[in-house]
Amino acid sequence: MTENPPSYLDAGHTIRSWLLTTDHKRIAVLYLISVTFFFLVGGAAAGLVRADLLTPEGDLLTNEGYNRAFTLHGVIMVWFFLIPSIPNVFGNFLIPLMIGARDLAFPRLNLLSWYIYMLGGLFTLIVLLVGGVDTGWTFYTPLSSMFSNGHVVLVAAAVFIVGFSSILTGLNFIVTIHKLRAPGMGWGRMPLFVWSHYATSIILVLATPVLSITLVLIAAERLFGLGIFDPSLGGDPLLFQHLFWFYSHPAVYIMVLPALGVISELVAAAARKPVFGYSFVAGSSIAIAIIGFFVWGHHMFVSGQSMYASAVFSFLSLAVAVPSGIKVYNWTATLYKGNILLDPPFLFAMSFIGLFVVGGLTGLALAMLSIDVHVHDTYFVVAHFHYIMVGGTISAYFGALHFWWPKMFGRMYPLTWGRITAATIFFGFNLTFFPQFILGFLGMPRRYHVYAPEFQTLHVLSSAGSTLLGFAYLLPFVYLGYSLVASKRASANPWGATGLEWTVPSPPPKHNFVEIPTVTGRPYDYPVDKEDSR
Ligand code: HEM
Ligand SMILES: [Cu+2]
Repeated sequence: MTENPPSYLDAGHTIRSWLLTTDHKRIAVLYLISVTFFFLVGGAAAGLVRADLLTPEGDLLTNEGYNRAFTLHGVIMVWFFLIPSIPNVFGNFLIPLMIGARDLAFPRLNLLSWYIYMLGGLFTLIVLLVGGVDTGWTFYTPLSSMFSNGHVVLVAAAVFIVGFSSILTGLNFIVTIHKLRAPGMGWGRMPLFVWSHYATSIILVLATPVLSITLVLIAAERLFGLGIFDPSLGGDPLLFQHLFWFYSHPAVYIMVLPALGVISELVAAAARKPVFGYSFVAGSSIAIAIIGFFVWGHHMFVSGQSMYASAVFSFLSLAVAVPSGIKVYNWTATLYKGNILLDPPFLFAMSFIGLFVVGGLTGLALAMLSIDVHVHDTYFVVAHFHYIMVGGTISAYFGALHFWWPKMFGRMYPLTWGRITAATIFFGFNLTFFPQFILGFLGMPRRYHVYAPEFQTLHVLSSAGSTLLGFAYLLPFVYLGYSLVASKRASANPWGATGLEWTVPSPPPKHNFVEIPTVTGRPYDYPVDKEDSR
């Protein structure tokens, strides 16, 4: 027996002790299980879409069925995976540990937000069982308000509900970061992961209500025939797009800022150096959060808005690339002449950087009016946002999983398997999405499943890539699952990283710190001795 208190995993083994827990680490595990489930459901829908696109005639699904499959895929991936995944799993687990706190500011609110998330998820699964929705994840009017024969109101309710979960989590993080930092942890000493979650939380709290209002309006129009978006009743269909993107462009940063925070941690740990230009990297998160609110009009270049409006939105969209560029530049400078460890987390970080740069540069292309008019609503856009969201956010999610797994569960996993997985994901990803840039450039529209035969080769390549990618995403189930029962125990700091989370045992005890630590130095103050305890 050690003198350490029992770990959070050992503090109660009943189902009840999990379902009623207020421990941020257990709630993180509950989220880990739930977002994994939704990732699999959303992934299955993607598989269906890609299988249908193998042939130009679209023989697998009906037209309706195809619309429902890609809508389900989008709704689940965006609202039930990309938005909650990193903040609710890793933010929940790590923020208190990283700032030297015993829990989040409102532990019960934290549990409540998981229940709200699950309720929204349940609604979505009901929608799935009763037949689905055919509007796409953007619910554009007038299709969604007047013509759709899917369950728009039900799915709007699901997204409305899950929005409250986001708002509560955002509030909880903001108050925690303001109030519960350990003595000595000034704003300038906060890990960059925490900074990025602070910026994300601001967007969560300010933007999500706009989405909620929009969803209520759409339900009101469909149920009661109120003229909000329907022109024949005096409404304006473009109003919907403004409201939707006023939330949803900031929301793309909800999906990607936490990932940027993860990468800063992984890069510093891999290079064993302080992050180059710490305050710029921290500040760029805030800059992205602010500018991100002013660019929604780049989704509406072809909607008929005035040329002047488009020009301003184009300019502002280019501006938002500056803080993103700062981060990539500073990571590169951090790695420069670093003594780099080729461990799985770093391989995921490298693929993140590569794919995020491609996604960002094609974003710049889309932000230019003339290019966007040509490729709007084509596969070019599909490729762009998948490079950011799948290549970026999901790579970072897997990087985080491979980096903090030993901390969360106290076990190492076979590193070679992790390396193979990272490499296969990178290859499979590019094979899936790179052909889509070409498809889009050649004029293949998005959301069609019957297409001109000359596009088939590229679609087949893409479907082949997605099969490999899907397989690679499943690999961690095998070796991470295996590690839980059969691997070596992890030491407190298996990667030799800096940060308060590595000073507590793996897995951490229920209340994190026996004594609240006092912080005396700047973050990332390497080198730390690398204990080789894998
Ligand atoms: C950094 C994270 C980013 C994410 C997560 C992201 C995500 C997305 C998403 C989801 C869409 C598709 C919207 C739809 O369904 O039509 C999209 C489209 C677009 N993105 Fe990005 N994006 C990012 C960065 C950028 C950047 C840096 C720019 C420009 C500087 C940009 C410019 C655009 C434009 C102009 C479109 C609209 C294309 C169209 O529909 O014609 N994006 N992005
Ligand atoms: Cu946008």
